[in-house]
Amino acid sequence: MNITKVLLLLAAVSGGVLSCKPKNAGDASASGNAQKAYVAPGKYDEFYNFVSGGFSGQMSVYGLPSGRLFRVIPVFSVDPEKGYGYSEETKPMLNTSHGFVPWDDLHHTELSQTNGEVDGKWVFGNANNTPRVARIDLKSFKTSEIIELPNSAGNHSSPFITENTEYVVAGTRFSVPADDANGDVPISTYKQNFKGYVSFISVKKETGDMDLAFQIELPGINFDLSHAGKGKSHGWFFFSCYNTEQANSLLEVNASQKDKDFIMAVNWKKAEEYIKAGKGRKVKANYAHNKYNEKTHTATSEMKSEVLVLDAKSLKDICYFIPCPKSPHGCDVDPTGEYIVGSGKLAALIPVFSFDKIQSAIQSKAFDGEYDGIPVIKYDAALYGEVKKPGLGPLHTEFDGKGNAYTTFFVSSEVVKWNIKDLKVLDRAPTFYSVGHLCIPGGDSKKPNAKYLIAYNKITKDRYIPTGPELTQSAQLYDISGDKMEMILDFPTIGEPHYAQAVSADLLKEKSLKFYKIDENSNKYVTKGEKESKVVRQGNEVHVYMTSIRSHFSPDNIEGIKMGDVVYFHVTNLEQDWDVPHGFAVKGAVNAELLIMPGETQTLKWVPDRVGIFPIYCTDFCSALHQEMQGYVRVSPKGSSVPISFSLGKTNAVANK
Ligand code: K7E
Ligand code: CUA
Repeated sequence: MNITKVLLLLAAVSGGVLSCKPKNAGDASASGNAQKAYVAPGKYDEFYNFVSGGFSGQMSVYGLPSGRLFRVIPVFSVDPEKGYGYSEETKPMLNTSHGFVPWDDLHHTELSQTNGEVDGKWVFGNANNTPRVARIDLKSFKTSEIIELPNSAGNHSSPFITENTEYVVAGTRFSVPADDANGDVPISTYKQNFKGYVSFISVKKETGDMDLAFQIELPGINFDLSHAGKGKSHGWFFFSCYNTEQANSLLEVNASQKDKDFIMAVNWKKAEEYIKAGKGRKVKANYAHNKYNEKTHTATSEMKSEVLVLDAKSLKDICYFIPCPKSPHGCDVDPTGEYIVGSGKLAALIPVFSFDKIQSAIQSKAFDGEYDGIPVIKYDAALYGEVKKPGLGPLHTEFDGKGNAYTTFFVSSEVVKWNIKDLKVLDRAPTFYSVGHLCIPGGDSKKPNAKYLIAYNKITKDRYIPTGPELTQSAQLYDISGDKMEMILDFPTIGEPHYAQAVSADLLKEKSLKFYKIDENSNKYVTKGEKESKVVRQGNEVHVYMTSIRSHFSPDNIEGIKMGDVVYFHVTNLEQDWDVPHGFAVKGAVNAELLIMPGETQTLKWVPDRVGIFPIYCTDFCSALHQEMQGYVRVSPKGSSVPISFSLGKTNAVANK
């Protein structure tokens, strides 16, 4: 061994000891890479990450790169922690044509955009089970609006938006008979009676108010995912479709018969023209439209009864099918708007379609006939090219804005980076395990901010300490600033993380609301000062106009409530300072707590079930004397003569002096 070799060997050994460089990706996060995800105490994260909560029905907010969980925003499921869906003010948010629905399954999050860039105003989420779309305000981080979708079931290809948030688009995953048709038909008549609908929800520029602008009626197949065109393809929307076999049973076999299903291209500008020209058919349909008012701190639910429907079969130039291999799932459009990526769940290649070629194919009628009245563009006429042997089971693709695409592979558990122009694979990184969606901040917009990539995994197996039969779902963070992806962090998520989006913290953090102005509080039951607090009997209803401020409720002693009464505690938090919520709970209430933000009024309904004394208390640690923030309510028998009385500060000890 010559001296050079010895020196090299020594260098390698000592280098190994000193830097503890890992040999494989599995150990990567234990190395110096962890430093990249480390956000020191007191320091802020660079990005907000809005992650779908899957079957929890909620949306969670994480910081990146730390992976710290900041907040779970209740959207489609009740949340006892925040009183969402339990307070009288928030119950209408969960109203539907089926009545109050306490749960849903939220799959996709989509941030609003202006000119194809994330603008930080709102984030949308979809309810998959009882079809709805929600809009969350990014000042208050509260759900502001929920609109139900008629003629739909399994609202999965949703809520994807156009580049100026003109529309939020939602396609039905399960085709069903139309709401105004007789639905009492044999399931075996799927082909005749079941229809697919895609919905276009308009969004008002300033307020964000949503409205169901129109729906397009389509053949009864499954619409899985979608993305809007952008730039040159602005005005178009793309949906992946499966079950073009129109099977109604054992879909795992029967909907995998055909070699190719479709990507559907929708010319929504054309559809708008038809709507303006009065080509829409008014169809009877019941659906709820719920809004939360920030001044009254109260949600209202309105039932709508009609929707405008365009028929894609008779209006030949709004929808086109493009063959796409093997039951496509993800349908993603690159930042230029030219390339549309279809990901066949069972495919071993990724087809990339060209918007220009699709346009020429439509011009020259390069069709392969029709599918149920919709023109089918020839595969080769729309295809830009195929990524060969990228991995197994491609699902979703995001972009870095530098000409690269990143696709997740469920079966082969990896993220694969490839070049959009030459379709060559550039890098691959393992995920642990079975990755579904992925997210690059701005990764579906015109301007990705490609520093990080987050993979959202379905299964974690051996990544975390065990927690009984179910293990946490998880996310994995990769640094993608270099040529090679480097995994730098694992972090657990709530529910099943499907899609997620991220936005630069700078865009949101200064706008974040600190408290509600008490002067602007126009809740019907607001109490603007302690002096106005009172208890009012109206028949068997008792309304308690209560205030909370550090560290007492007013009133805190209430008597004269009787069995058979229905009690409403309208609690106004008088604080005018950041981060001073008060909680409110009463023993035995078959309800949750209230968590009342500064300046807000929230109402808890309570029907006493027995005679006695019932403590009330503040549930959120608010001051050194938080533990003293308590009181009593006396419940007397029905027919008792105890009059309504209430007080604050009249204690036994004081009275005895
Ligand atoms: Cu999880 Cu978007 Cu519902 Cu794919 S979907 S993984
Ligand atoms: Cu108020 Cu604790």
